[in-house]
Amino acid sequence: MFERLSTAFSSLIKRFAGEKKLTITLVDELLTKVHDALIDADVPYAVAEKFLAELRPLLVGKQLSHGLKAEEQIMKVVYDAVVSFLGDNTQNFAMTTPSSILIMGLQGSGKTTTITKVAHYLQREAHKQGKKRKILVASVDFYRPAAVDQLEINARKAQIDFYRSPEKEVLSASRDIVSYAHTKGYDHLLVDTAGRLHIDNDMLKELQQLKAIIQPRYSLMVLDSMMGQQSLTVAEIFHAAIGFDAGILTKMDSDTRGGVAFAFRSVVNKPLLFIGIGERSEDFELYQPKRIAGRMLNMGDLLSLAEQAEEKIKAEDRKKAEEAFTKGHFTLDDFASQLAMMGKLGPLSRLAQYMPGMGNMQLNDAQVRQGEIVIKKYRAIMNSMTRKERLVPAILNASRKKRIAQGAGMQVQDVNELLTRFEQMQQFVKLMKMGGMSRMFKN
Ligand SMILES: Nc1nc2c(ncn2[C@@H]2O[C@H](COP(=O)(O)OP(=O)(O)O)[C@@H](O)[C@H]2O)c(=O)[nH]1
Ligand SMILES: [Mg+2]
Repeated sequence: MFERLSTAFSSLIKRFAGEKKLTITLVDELLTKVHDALIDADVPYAVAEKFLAELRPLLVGKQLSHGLKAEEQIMKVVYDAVVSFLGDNTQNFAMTTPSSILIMGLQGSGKTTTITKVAHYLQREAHKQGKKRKILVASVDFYRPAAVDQLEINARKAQIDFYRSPEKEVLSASRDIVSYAHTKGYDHLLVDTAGRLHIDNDMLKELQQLKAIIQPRYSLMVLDSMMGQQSLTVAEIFHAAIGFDAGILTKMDSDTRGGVAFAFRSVVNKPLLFIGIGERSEDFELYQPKRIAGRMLNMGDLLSLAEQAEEKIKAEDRKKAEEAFTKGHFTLDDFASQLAMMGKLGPLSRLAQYMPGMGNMQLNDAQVRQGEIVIKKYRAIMNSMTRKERLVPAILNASRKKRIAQGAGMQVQDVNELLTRFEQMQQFVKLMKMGGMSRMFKN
């Protein structure tokens, strides 16, 4: 998702390993590299400059403490700066009821797909709170043949109510849709609109009229992340002409640059609310600055993993993992249960992007198979260790390692590889702890 940025950050941070003090020269070098990484990720020049102006004073004169690695401490400063730059997403998008939601954007940006995703999301959230929401989707995209049918098909698949107005003209259909939703007592009405390939005045004018009729509680702008910087300009124009409350960035699964996700807030002065990460209605998540920053900096995203895990894993398993994190004390035992969890979470290709150090990997099928073999291997090795060894792997000496390797049908180098990987994970957890991420784990 942020392959370019995370690869760049990984290598630039390594450069600072072993430094004792952040001199001006070092800070300048770091900032230049961050700048290059941002530009390469398609972040507009002015936005990159603005970020550096915020980052610089946080680094200059920063005391590096002895206990922790220099590069980890620097990474933490950059991480905090990115989170603050992306903006705190605490704005209230709880989607009060009843409310209408207007979806706008250019043709092909993903509006119709996104509507069902939002509806699905609202339904799931309500369900989690033990509530039932009546949600209706409708379309006034009468320009493209089959555009309305497309919404109907998507909605049916996701078991969301769909309404087709008998009216054939956009504004009268809008009035009809609003009155239908009102009469039937829907909690949310989501309205799909037409886009054009390029912005034109007719489209903007029609949207203004539509907005006046629908009086949406929330207007959401859908942007295709693959369009890069250009989509920021599109958002600015829509915002000036129509106004919206938040953005949704689609096709993040195919975008390796991530510049729009980084720059949106700064350019448009509105938050991003969701990101689309695939074509199915589940391929959708809240845009959370902390997670996004974690992915950009290749710190992995155990949090996203945690959220997915929540739906699939028994409460006790979760509690154990949570404790390991809050303790900031992560043992091979925890690692073993985490790998076991991964087994329950689905294919590795999906998980890889959430794992520390793996975020910047594009896995092909062969690599996924390879990865799954590695996980099996690690689990076999851990199974032939004693519990004490899993808790305090430092006690493993050469002969024990040999025995363990034999017991698991592996080589000693496999055991060493596992231990290295584990150590990386442990450092990552320590870093998370520094950032108070244990708190995030719960929200
Ligand atoms: N990979 C991927 N494809 C998406 C995503 N969102 C939409 N699409 C695809 O983008 C294309 C255009 O989407 P559509 O919803 O019809 O766009 P609209 O013209 O704005 O309504 C379709 O092929 C969708 O399947 C996403 O998050 N990821
Ligand atoms: Mg459409």
